[in-house]
Amino acid sequence: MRCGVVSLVGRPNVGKSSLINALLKDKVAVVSPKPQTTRNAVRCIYNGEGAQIVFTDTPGIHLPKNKLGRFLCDSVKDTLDYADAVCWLVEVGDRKIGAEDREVIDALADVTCPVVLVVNKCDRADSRDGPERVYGLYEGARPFAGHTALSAKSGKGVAALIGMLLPFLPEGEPLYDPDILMDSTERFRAGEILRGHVLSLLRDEVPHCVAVEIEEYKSPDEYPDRRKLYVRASLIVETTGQKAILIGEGGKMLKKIGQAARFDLEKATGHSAYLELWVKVSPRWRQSDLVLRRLGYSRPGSR
Ligand SMILES: Nc1nc2c(ncn2[C@@H]2O[C@H](COP(=O)(O)OP(=O)(O)OP(=O)(O)O)[C@@H](O)[C@H]2O)c(=O)[nH]1
Ligand SMILES: [Mg+2]
Repeated sequence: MRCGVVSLVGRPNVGKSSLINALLKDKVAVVSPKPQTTRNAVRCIYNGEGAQIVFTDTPGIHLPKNKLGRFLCDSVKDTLDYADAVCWLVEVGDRKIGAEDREVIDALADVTCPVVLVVNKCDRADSRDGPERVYGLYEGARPFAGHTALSAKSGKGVAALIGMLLPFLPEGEPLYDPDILMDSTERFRAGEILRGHVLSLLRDEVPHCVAVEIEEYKSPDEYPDRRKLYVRASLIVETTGQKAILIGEGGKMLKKIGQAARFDLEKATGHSAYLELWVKVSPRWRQSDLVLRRLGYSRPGSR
């Protein structure tokens, strides 16, 4: 049995979370066309013939503009200490190494485990000239233990990535029970379901200014006297203008988010759910150590 931990890293939007979903053949990670969709490093577990690979989905490495962004980038670096191998994801259409890619190169500078270059989005029209050019581009910047091309969207090449990673993993016992898909709590997943709908329903800068705080989570699994799952959540924004957008005309937007999230919560937990949703303003929360810590955007041991 080969078992180990593989970190998926790269700039925002290259398809790290999409690849996680393709590897696990399940929609476990939030995906969106907006950069900085993923906000926490989450371990997602692939079980295959003679292998268990713990893939860590990570936030996109970028040039941070606030303390939240700093946390996102630092949390990627934390995952590298525990990785047996790293996949650096890039896109088949890449024509130059940008500032964010250079941040990735810096983050990987001290990594001693094998790093594999993964060229994603090979289903796209701009992939006609093939991944060879992209291999050349990035291999000029740092050494890799191997390279491969795939499409997280179509699934083509995803199985080959597994085969490529196996020799890098130690022999040993699985780290997780084979029934477990994600190393996260139901409470965290409920927050991610909500954030996913905020991302898909709101435009421009607004989704970046929203945090979800699950204030109460009571499941019939834990409280057998309850017939319904009860979730009380707050959507935290920075300004009253954003609050108005989130609530929408006559409360329409908030209702839409709530209905969509409740549907997904019920599907995910198997319980009918009661979701109480509030919108709160916390000015400049993305710059506040105190609020970031409360929302789970702080590294263990940090003040
Ligand atoms: N055409 C195509 N689009 C893809 C593919 N993989 C991901 N995408 C799209 O790329 C966008 C970003 O995907 P994500 O999986 O959220 O990217 P990410 O790297 O996790 O982004 P962050 O969490 O922001 O760092 C979404 O619109 C996806 O649908 C692919 O293989 N082909
Ligand atoms: Mg992501």
